[in-house]
Amino acid sequence: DQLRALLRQMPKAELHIHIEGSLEPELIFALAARNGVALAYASVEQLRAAYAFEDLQSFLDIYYAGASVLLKEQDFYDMTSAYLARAAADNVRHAEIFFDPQTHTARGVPMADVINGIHRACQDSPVSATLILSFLRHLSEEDAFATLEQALPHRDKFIGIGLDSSEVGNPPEKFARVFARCRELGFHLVAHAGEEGPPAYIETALDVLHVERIDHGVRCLEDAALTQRLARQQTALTVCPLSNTKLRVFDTMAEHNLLGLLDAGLLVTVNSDDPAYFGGYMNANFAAVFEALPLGLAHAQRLARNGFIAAFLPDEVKRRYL
Ligand code: ES4
Ligand code: ZN
Repeated sequence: DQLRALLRQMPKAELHIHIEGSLEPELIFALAARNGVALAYASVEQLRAAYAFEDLQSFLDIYYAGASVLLKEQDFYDMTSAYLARAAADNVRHAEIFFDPQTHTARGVPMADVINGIHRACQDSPVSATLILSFLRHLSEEDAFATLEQALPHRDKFIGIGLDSSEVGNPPEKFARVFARCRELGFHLVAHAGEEGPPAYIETALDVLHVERIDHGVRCLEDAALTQRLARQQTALTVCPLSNTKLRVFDTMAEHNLLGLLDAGLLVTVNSDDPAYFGGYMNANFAAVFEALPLGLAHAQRLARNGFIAAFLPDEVKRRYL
């Protein structure tokens, strides 16, 4: 119908996408063959059948295994090109893309190959695309510092710093010093918080790390004072509806709190997170949430507009979309 057509056709900004989470099973198998990497699954179908997750950790185990086929600069280029082509088909005009260098440097892949491959694909795409280097929070702050050091020769190729991986037990304050350094260096700062972790992690992401956006953040509604603060400050939440249902943050899309977040006056955006694992790219996320919740045309326009408001883009560029 008309609303579904609008959802597809609206120009969108995607602010929460892990590039390693865009690796489709077909590309995992092609890269495994190209690089001589052995996989624990015999076929694309068997791998896809393993995508039944119970929580964040059960997903992350498979996500890191999938990323093990990425060895050469061209592999990172091909993965990123495939994502950007898919994003363009969903009318994504701007993407801010997370990458997890520690996943690759730990296997001996040079930092230069990771960053140059992803960055070159961004430059070759008609979609505006910028990069956010994300630290793995299950590793130490010392490891994050070493990663930052390795990445700094490439500082012109990424605009921000993020924090992802296993949330519970790895609070934002674990990374206070490395985020302080990144702030001095002038990077934009974001962190995953309040996905599986408690609202207190959203608070320390803001107060200790000084992040500008919260990735996920859906558990903020458990704390009324925090919700009011996020609304007053208009701190963006990069919400990922299909991710939240696949990882059982909400059991069904009808139980998702996206409308509650909007009604609380929050700057909510819709994003795909790990589209190859969670069942869809941007338009699939919009379609799923509009299917399950009583949302209309005004909500659609507000969500799309919020993506550009929350983007790390110059005001004169944003203005074209607002
Ligand atoms: C992630 Cl959904 C999610 N949460 C935390 N870390 C991640 N890395 C990739 N996807
Ligand atoms: Zn994420």
